[in-house]
Amino acid sequence: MSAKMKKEFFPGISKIQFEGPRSRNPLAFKHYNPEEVVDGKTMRDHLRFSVTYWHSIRGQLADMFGSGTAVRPWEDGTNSMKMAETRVRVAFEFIDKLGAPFYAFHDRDVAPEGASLRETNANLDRIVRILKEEQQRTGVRLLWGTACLFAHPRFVHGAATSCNADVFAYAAAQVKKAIEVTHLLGGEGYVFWGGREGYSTLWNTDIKRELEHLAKFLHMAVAHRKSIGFKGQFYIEPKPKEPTKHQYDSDAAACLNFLREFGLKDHLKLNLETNHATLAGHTMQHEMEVAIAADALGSIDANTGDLLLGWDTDQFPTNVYLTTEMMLGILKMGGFSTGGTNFDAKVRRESFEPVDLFHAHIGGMDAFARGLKIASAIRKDGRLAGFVKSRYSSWDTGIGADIEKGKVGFKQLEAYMLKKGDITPNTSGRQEFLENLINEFI
Ligand code: XUL
Ligand code: CO
Repeated sequence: MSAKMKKEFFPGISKIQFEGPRSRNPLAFKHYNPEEVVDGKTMRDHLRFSVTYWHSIRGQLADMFGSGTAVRPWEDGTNSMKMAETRVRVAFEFIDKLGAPFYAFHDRDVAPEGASLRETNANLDRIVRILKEEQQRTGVRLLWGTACLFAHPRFVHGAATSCNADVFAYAAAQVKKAIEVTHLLGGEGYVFWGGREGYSTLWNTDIKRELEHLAKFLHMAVAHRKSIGFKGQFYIEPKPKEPTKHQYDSDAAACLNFLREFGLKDHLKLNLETNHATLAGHTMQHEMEVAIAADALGSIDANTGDLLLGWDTDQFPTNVYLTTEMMLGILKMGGFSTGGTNFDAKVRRESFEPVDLFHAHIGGMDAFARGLKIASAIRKDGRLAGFVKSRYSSWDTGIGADIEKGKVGFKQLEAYMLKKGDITPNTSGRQEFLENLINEFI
């Protein structure tokens, strides 16, 4: 089909432009200016935005109480291969018009299952060829691929942690293929989210055995990655619950402990998701700090929950405090390398028109652009970092430095304190002062 004859799926919407903060055009960026340089790097390269195929292209906006409301004029109501091919064109028109440099998908988002694994793989291969063609046409790249190991009934008891060894084998075959197609598409990473790797009741569960199986599975993935020469980064994505009542990868600390216990820490980083952090009873800032401290933060699934709803609502992030906290973390770790800001977020069931997909992503991208500019200004100002540094200054010289260097033990510390008598008074934590300081920038 020639470029002229090409069917448009989002007619009337052209490429989204940066128009600046005074613009009143809902289909323009007010803050995200891909070419603008912040701290020596363009916004595009800082933020590395990514669109998720599962929400934005496949999401039907169904919930527990009702069927999907999404109006998607190109859908024919089937999950046929023809429909899968059309959806690739839809996806790339959308991503290209939005101007996001990346996308992410699960194997089953892009191509339907066939009657056997062989047929399913053939379906995937056919669609991957079209994905590649569209990547080349638009310049959009794959941030990461993954396998859907949770939707089909065969994964009812989990995948790598299933009680049925055949399910483990099926999942291994599926992940092998998913890593291979990710490699073929030049993916910068591959994500393991433990879809149903957890339990609903401990009365039927052998945690020790299941965790060992999960570790074995990941070691097999690492070996396969090496054998095919895939250089992309592997990530594990923490989430505490949903769909199971306890997911093994419950939060950043639990994931890090698991990776260390089973010798996987060098092979996987964390892909942190905001709504998963809050489901775990943490802030995203907490999860990021834990991961950064362990040199294990890789990528971000950008979304937000709703404090009044207790589940994984996967809303688009628009809160500038949140994006500022997140960008402070990203700048502190020196920026993304293979990772990015992946909108694992869906429009509300009530926002069912195609244009809502644009509003949602534009809002998220603008919120992160503001977060980036504010975080950069806070760092340039230096007062926040200066405060934290001076708060720990007793560790820079004298007894503090001796402790950090391992020069002293309990005996020397007792002698030191007996001589000194008591401690010099502690200084204030200045929480309110610091909260006010942050507000100077927002
Ligand atoms: C589920 C979730 C997944 C992963 C990819 O809550 O976040 O979409 O990001 O499997
Ligand atoms: Co996610």
